[in-house]
Amino acid sequence: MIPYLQLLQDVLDNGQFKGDRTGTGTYSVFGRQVRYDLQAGFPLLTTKKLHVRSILHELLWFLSGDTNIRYLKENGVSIWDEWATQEGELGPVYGAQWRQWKGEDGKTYDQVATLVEGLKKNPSSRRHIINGWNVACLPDETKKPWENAAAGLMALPPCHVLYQFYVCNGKLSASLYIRSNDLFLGNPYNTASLAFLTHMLAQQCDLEAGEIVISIGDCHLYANHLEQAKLQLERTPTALPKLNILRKPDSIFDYRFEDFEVVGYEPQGHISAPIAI
Ligand code: UFP
Repeated sequence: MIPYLQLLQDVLDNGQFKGDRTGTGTYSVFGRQVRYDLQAGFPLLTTKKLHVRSILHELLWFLSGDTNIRYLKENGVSIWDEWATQEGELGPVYGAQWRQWKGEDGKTYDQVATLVEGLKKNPSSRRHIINGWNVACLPDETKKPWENAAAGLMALPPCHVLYQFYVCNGKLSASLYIRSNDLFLGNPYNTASLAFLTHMLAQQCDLEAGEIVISIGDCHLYANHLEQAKLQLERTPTALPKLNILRKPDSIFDYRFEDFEVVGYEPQGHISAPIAI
């Protein structure tokens, strides 16, 4: 069984019922890890259709440092709509922390630029990190996401919190810590996004893509996703697609949507599930 389906089965077998912020209720286990070898294919879920366009546009949006949903909306991506202010602001979410982490000294830190420089100049380093968990910008838990955004705080604290990269034998691997993961809707997205990012970084650094490793804190299925999860498990995975990047942009910040071609993605049908807000 592929790692994702194993996780689903694990949570169905071992998940404990747990109330949650959204009032939906979840079945949850704590502390799990899955890994995918990017040489074996691009890890898009084949047992249901994923909206690859949204995943890629969101990643390009993170990398641009943008935290307003305008770019996403212009490209037909609605995944952040629920959380934004009327002006489309989300406060200092991922893009802001990745590209403009504000230090106490007023200086801003571009973690992505530093990462690429580090991977090129000092590949063996054990310090190739991007961290989204900026304590000073976390939301006030008593307020709504858009109220926090309007007050200059994050609309949502990061779920995919900590990225670490690793170079060995000419390959770039990535490890991601996700503190809270909606297994049915979030996890397949997060896996694909990490795979895209790893391929892009590998290309920039003249490395092959290695493995991605995902460690999950609160690993849950929402109580209203159980039937959908069981339906997933009845389906048999098919061959993984392949990712082609059609040119080598000058930097990690110069990728465009049109640069990516996913070949051979032939998933089974979409399975709809309500998102917990
Ligand atoms: N979630 C993910 N992956 C993401 C993301 C959100 O699984 O990339 F942004 C899910 C996890 C959880 C909810 O179900 O969204 C966030 O809620 P909380 O902040 O209470 O953990």
